[in-house]
Amino acid sequence: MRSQNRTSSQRTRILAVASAAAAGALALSGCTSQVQNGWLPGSKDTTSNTAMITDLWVNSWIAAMVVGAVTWGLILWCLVAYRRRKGTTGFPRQTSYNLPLEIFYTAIPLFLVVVFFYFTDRDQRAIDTPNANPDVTINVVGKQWAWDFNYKQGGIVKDNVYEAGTQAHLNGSSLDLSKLPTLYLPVNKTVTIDLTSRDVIHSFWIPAFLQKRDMIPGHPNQIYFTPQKEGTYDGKCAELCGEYHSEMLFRVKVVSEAEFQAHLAGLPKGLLDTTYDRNPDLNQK
Ligand SMILES: [Cu+2]
Repeated sequence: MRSQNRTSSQRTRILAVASAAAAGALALSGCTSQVQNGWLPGSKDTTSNTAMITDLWVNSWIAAMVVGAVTWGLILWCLVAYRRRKGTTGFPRQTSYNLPLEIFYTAIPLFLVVVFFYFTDRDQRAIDTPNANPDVTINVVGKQWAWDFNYKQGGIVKDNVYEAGTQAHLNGSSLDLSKLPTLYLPVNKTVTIDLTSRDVIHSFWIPAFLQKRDMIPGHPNQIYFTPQKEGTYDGKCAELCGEYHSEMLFRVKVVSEAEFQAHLAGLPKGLLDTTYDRNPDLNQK
């Protein structure tokens, strides 16, 4: 039964190795801003939601890595402490159950699930709380394979205006970004985006904003945020929506309110209605 008996010096050594590994992982996670951001695009202050989303992401990874380190540590410890030694014969002592251990590995994962659920639910509720009186409401319409933007009168938008976007043409050479449909947003103003579709399911995605939402025919969705950092961002469709899905691109320009108003003043008046919708289900009526 020699294999079952560990000396206390062995135990200390194993504990030291395990804690060094855990400390190393924690130290590594603090080294660059990219790591602190969890390799997410943009920065914490890109919109009013990005800090919350980044924190949820990074803290979930830290929790997962701590669980991983403990699990890997226990596996390594078992491999070393219970290895077969020279001179042992027969089977090691067989254990059929261990109640404290079973309670431990049932309770801890349940606790983890409850904690992850609590923080995810809390943040989702905060992010999806509608703006009471948005400064800007824009109906973004997905269509095979481009985007229309209806800037709706209300808040700081004085008139209904629209932009009808056209599809990008990816031909292997350089893409003229200025020809992409461009969504203008005023910095530090509350924005509500109504998402609709003319045909199939698309998905509105601005990677740097860390939010993505489906555009489902007959089922409007919303996204709420306040852009906080001026700049130009990439947008794309994130739902495979047909042959030219990859050419369904747009740009987002977060600009000062004056620039926003100047852009809107140059757009055609009115809103694009459902004339060009071609939802097969609705067409059958
Ligand atoms: Cu699409």
